[in-house]
Amino acid sequence: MAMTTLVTGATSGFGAAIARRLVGDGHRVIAAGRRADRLEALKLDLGEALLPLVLDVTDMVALAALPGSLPEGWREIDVLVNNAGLALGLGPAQEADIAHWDRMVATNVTGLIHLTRALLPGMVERDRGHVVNLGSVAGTYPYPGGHVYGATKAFVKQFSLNLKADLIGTFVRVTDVEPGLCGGTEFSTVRFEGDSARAAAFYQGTQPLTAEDIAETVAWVTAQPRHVNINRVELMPTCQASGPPIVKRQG
Ligand code: NDP
Ligand code: 8X3
Repeated sequence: MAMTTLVTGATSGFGAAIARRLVGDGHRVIAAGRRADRLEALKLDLGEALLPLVLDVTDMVALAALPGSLPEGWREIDVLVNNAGLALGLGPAQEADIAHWDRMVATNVTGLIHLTRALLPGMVERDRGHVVNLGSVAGTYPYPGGHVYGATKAFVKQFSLNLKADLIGTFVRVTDVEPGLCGGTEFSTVRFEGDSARAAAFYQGTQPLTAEDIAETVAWVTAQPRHVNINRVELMPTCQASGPPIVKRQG
């Protein structure tokens, strides 16, 4: 059955790949992000099945008003993909820019919960819906410099599991998709504030996941029959693993 999906952060990386994949699979997509030109380019490529929506997920007023402000015929959202998010910095916590921490929390946590809260009542009323959140392996395995970014993704994981508990008895599903190292997106360029050489070096000698791998995962979890809820999907490239706890020895 064709679904209407709202994908945040559709101007780049995972979000754009998810929009392309779902439209390719015969669904309709509301593609949201701040960069209008990118959304218009996506619309040119994908046609009438795509509705561009300029949206900043840190704008709480816009999020609360969203369901009623969508054009007629686009208001019944079956799937919300909370993908917009970012990491800023990779230095030690004691040297981090507090403004970076605030922005990660505002985008990855506050924006995500406000948009979810705005769309959930409609899903519950229709007894049909799916919230797919973009978590990260960083929400499970700590790494140096991951501090607030990892903590926001741990929040996303637990929020997803708790939402599922509240939605029991409905056919509204919740999934947390938790990727590891993924290349070919703007994630590291944003993290290193436009330093594309440093961003490229981060992936050197690896074969990371791609945005299409994540789109494939989202397509799979949302295509399950309605009695199947995929709670969490953790995926890493073959070249990545989680390590033992760090021990600093003297001498
Ligand atoms: P990109 O930087 O390529 O894409 C991030 C998207 O988020 C952009 O489309 C950007 O759009 C959007 N965005 C950022 N801030 C806002 C905002 N305030 N309002 C609306 N949209 C916003 O990164 P990825 O595609 O790699 O990452 C997507 C998600 O996946 C993120 O949540 C990230 O944490 C997570 N993730 C990424 C991994 C990776 O290694 N790449 C691994 C695991 C998880 P615009 O600037 O136009 O608003
Ligand atoms: C991003 C994954 O490992 O680059 O969420 O922090 S990692």
